[in-house]
Amino acid sequence: VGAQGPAAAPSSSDASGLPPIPAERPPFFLGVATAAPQIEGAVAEDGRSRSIWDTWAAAHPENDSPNVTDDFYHRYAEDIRIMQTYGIKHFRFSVAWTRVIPDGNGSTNAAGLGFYSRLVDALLAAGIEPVVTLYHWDLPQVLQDRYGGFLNEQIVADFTHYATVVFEALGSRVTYWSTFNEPATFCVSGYGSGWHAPSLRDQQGEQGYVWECHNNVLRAHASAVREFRRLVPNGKIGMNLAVQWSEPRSDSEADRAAAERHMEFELAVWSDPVYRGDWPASVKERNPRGLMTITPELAAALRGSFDMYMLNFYTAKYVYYLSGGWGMAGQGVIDAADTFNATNGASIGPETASSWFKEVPWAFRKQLKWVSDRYNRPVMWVTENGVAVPDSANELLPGVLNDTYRINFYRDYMQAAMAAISQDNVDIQGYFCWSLLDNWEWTSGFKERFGLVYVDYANNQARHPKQSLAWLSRWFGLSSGAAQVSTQS
Ligand code: PSG
Repeated sequence: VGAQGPAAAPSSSDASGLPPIPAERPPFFLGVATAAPQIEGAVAEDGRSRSIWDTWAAAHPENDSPNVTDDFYHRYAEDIRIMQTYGIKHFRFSVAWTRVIPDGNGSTNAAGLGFYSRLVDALLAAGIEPVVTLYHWDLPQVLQDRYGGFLNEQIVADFTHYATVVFEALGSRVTYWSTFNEPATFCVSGYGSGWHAPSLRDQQGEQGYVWECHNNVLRAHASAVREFRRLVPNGKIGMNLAVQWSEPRSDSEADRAAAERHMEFELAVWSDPVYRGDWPASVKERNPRGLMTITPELAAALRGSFDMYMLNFYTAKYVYYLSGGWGMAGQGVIDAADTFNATNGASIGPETASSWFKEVPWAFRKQLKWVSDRYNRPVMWVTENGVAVPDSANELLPGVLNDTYRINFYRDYMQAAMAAISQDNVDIQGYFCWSLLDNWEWTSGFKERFGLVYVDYANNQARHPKQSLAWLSRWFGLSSGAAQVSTQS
């Protein structure tokens, strides 16, 4: 096999000296997640066009480059062998629009589409269920240049066309799909704070960029799902939504209400339109620009467009009442603010390699219950959860492979999810580790390693499975998966 590594071969015993496994087997299936711009490389191959993140990277030469990254485009067969070796049965990846329709809305590029077709065939042959994300932030640059990308309603037709091409090509082999990964992140950071590609800024919401993006994503999702129902009648689809849990910083009524508003502005603002046909009341009251229009037609199209609630979850912050406090870039005045520190200065949780991320398994349980209660117990998938280690001198091979901290992280977060199921009546059926491989972590380059497999960028992208992969292998495929996934014969 291609896997070399910390020697701890998958085993059901604890002879390896790994931390003890939870007594109970998780009642959900466990898989791994990735995204095209973070792992594929091969950015100029087989007719692929430039994405807005290629442009971002070219403008930030001090950041690492996504041009090669894990070279998954050429090495997917090796990575599938690693997954097979460790018993992984569910693989979430994204399709790059730039490969499939390089001109954004023109004709299909058979070579680019062919890559995903071969990948799906290889996964199925290895007994691995593919889970496809259509859009993980890599907009064709040409669409940003032509009409402003997600700021223009033309994106609805163009995304629908792109989605239709992929549904037609892969729909007979792929059952599980999502339209957009974390639209809050790309709308707010891409078109509000300017921190992410395409680096447009509208910090105070004067242009209404964040809301235009938001509206267009919801419309594009609804439109694509309409085609999906026709083309993949037995498929399941949703949208990956990310949130940080908002913990009230005090018991005061003002802080508790502020925390609830924060959750509504970050998360319910995406899923209330789907499950309730309208924006959260707090959002309607506090958005000053009158951009919030959900027509009856859109509400009807959104209804039933999530077959499962797909949540990406990592962290939490304290939220408190602050008169005049703003929501995330351009969202409007929500009279709330957030912080990692309690009033006595204590951090909300232990540090990780990511400045935005403290470890908070207790918050994961609360978040799962919050979603389940608000939407009347939908089927839920945790489509991302994981943690990064700093890439400092003492984290080089082989020490970094003994990632006990990551094992403990997954043990605690998985147990929190299991408590949500057994004690809070939450219906979690799937759970994906972010990520299979160390990868290009956007504005952090290769400095934050989220992988279960170490990638040695200085040595030809050699793969080295970490101990966390061996530890988790007890759960891949073993879990008593409540969701019965289909397999292609
Ligand atoms: C998700 C959640 C937060 C920040 C960033 C992300 N948060 O709670 O503050 S991005 C998300 C993304 C994937 C990243 C991964 C780790 O979908 O591409 O690599 O999480 O940052």
